[in-house]
Amino acid sequence: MKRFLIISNRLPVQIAISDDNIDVTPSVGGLATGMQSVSKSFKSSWIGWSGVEAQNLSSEQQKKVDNALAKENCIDVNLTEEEVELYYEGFSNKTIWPLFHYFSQFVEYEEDQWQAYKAVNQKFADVIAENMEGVDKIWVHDYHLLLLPQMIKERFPEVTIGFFLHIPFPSYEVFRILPWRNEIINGMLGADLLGFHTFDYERHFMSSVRRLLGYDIQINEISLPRRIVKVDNFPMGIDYDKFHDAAIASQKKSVRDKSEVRKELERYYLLYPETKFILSIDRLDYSKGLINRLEAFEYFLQEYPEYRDKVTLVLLAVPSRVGVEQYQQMKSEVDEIVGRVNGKYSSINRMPIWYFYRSLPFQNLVDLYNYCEIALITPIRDGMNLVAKEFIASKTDGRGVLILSEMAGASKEMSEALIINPNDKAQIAAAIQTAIEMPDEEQIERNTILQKRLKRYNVEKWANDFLNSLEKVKMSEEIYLAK
Ligand code: GDG
Repeated sequence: MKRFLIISNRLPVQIAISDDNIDVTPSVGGLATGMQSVSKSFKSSWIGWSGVEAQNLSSEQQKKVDNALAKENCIDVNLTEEEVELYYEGFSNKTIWPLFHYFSQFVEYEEDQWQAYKAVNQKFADVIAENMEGVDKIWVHDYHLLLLPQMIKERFPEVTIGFFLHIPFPSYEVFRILPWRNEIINGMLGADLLGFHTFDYERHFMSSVRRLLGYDIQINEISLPRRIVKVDNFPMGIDYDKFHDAAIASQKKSVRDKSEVRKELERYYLLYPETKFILSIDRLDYSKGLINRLEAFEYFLQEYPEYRDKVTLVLLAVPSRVGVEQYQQMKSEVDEIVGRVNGKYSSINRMPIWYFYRSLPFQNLVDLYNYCEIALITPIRDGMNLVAKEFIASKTDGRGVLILSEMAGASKEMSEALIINPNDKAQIAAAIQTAIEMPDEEQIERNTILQKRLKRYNVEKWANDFLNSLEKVKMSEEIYLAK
């Protein structure tokens, strides 16, 4: 059987190191789940960074990490502290991330970060080269590795390369700002198949290729001088059954086995049965629109006073990229607004916002999705947004209302949600009122359609669709070369 390589910045495992023990556990993220189904039909290995900086390990420990990773079919790309700072926190998260999410005011243009980005992409290419025996296909993921497809293609022209971008691809007028735009786009064009979440991202990419490099573009195809690159959209799905089944199982649990979150929500609901819980979950990231969401909620409390005692916003902000300045600043801003709103609208017994700055175990997350009546998801820009899909999948009686930003890729597939513009406070406030007042039958009607779609287009189908297209590209390439 031919081998298949999956490449991403981080490996799909968690590593815990104590004095002489190394514990490696598989992580439960969407990508890892999607790939599990793929690895049934291919012999695959995953190459990426373990999350542990190389110089923090003794050679003995490094060996143990590598052995433990090997058991999970994972191969570590050792990164130093400096590389993490310049390539990961630097170019990936201070240049590409803000630019591709249209936050051009945050973009840094630092030559040393660019050089580190190139060097780390090269490092990935070197580790891939050491592990190429029997490999005929490679799937590279995301914005940390935009140069990698070309680096692999130059060394292994016969190998078929797929690339999937998990974040938006911006319009040409934004992308052109980047001094290294041609290198980036040439890097991506090393792939034989390029995948995006939506048709718009695909279209933006094609337009940048045409304007910057002048290549001939047809629908879904770019003609390079010696080969053809296919481009398509593959909206990423979730592991629907995992969320839905966990939500059903949770409802059947005895009081003793219930999660803390569920016990707390139920206790509160007994005291205040009229309460509607509005859920907000994301990494604390400026692209996710937490500030405008909080301001819209504040506006709602101010303009719709009759609901003040009836709503509670459950705000789960997961710490993210804490080493990057904008993220620290944003944390202070969120703290301040939460303090202001709670200071103004709390009573002795009630607080309008429950604020958690941490991540929660899976079961608590599912219980939040299942229990809260409304989800308020208002990113300024978001490649897809899986939280929106997980919320709907976790609804067991069909009730629940999703308020979703039109700037999230997910909005393209979830038009039954209440779609809002994240910059329009009045519209968001009106949507909150509509959600609170929406009759059960209407909620069930909308969610039945959404659930059917999410169950069908799950993460397994996403991964298989991409790989089937990659297989087709491989076959057409062989025909093209044989001519
Ligand atoms: C990028 C793109 C695109 C969140 N809090 C907890 C927790 N989560 C899990 C959710 C969800 C995932 O994290 C977040 O996924 P998103 O899609 O919402 O956002 P990003 O992390 O920004 O992901 C995005 C995605 O890639 C896939 O292509 O959709 O647009 O930005 O799965 O469940 N999980 C647990 N505890 C938490 O507290 N266990």
